Amino acid sequence: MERYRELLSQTDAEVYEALAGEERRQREGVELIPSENYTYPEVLVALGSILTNKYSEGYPGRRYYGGQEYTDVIENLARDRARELFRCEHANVQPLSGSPMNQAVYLAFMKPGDTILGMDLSHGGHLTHGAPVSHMGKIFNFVRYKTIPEEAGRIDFDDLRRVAMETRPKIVLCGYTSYPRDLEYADFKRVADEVGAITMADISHIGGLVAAGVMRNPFDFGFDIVTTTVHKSLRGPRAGMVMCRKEFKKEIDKSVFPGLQGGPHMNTIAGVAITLGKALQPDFREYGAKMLSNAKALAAGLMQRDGKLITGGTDNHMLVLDTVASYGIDGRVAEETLDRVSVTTNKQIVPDDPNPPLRPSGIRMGTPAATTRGMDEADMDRLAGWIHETLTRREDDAEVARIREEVESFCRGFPVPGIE
Ligand code: DSN
Repeated sequence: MERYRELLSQTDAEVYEALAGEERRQREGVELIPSENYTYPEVLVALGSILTNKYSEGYPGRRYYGGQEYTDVIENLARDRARELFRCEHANVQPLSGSPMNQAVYLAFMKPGDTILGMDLSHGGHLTHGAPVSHMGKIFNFVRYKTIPEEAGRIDFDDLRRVAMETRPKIVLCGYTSYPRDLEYADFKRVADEVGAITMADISHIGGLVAAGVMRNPFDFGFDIVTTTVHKSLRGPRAGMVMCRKEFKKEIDKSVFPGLQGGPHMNTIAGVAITLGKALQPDFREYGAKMLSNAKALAAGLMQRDGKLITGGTDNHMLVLDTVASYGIDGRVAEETLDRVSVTTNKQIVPDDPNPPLRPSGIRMGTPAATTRGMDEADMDRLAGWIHETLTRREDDAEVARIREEVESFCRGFPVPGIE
């Protein structure tokens, strides 16, 4: 690989310089965006491999092109490992990422105008859960349930049931992109059964935590369909998977290919197989448990220093800091200020946010990447201290420069997998 890096530096210095800069950024800063991680070096090898040369439309044993003896092995490994890890009857590992993965499910079971019940976007639901600006939001009728932030983010199941009875959704969808709690899958299932809806859980954020056995698995509560991305807490390549009970297999497979996509990215699917193989090892459970205890430590460190967290804490790998309530600044200012000390977060809307998405009231943070680097609870407390100091003393350039130096020197103690 090193030889090819040198080749790139000679043949395309512009791309090479940007790549080298990004490596520096990933090494010298603390990555707290909860949907990001550092993948395994073995996955980087698969992603950069000659598997990218191959077209493999179809599924193992039923392809539209020849030369599939090795790609079939790889895709079967990924599917088998997904089934074992998540205790499901079928897995489709071809979705290119999270959005097509969810779209494939909607398009498999619904017609334009049909109704889906999902989490309100400002309470933590994802863009693909029916944001009005998304194509899915225009094609289907998304109706909403909300959380009760003052009651530790509990979902209001009375209201959820009322909306379900009134609107008779075809799919009851749970899952989130910004919600620091676990879900009561049995309650979703009860309501879905009452209205005859399919149950779907999008566990993209917590896929690694479910795989590690430290958060609940929706299949244990009789869910029909579970989707997850592979690149977040699972630590894999950028990809999505749809897992389901066997009676949904045919519709799901047809919907992914040929319904929505053409040739699967076999280099990525090899990376998915490697990732799932790693997640089946006993030490992955420790990694999952550490993501959780690190998130609790970061949350406690921020709250001890007057940080106000949405829902008052966390039960998963992420937390949402209300920067308006805590520091009198919006999430964009907070994100940009923390960028100045090499701590990467993302601005985030909070429940029923009065502010617009590009200047929302909070920031979102999480622990998958920091945990991969080997940081622990004491490190999380130090980070909470730096975050608090930076946001409090943001006008003082000398202080900001000092904190940046401290953060970068701290980071040098934690190598990044895959970066020499
Ligand atoms: N962008 C991802 C996240 O940050 O949660 C979801 O698509």
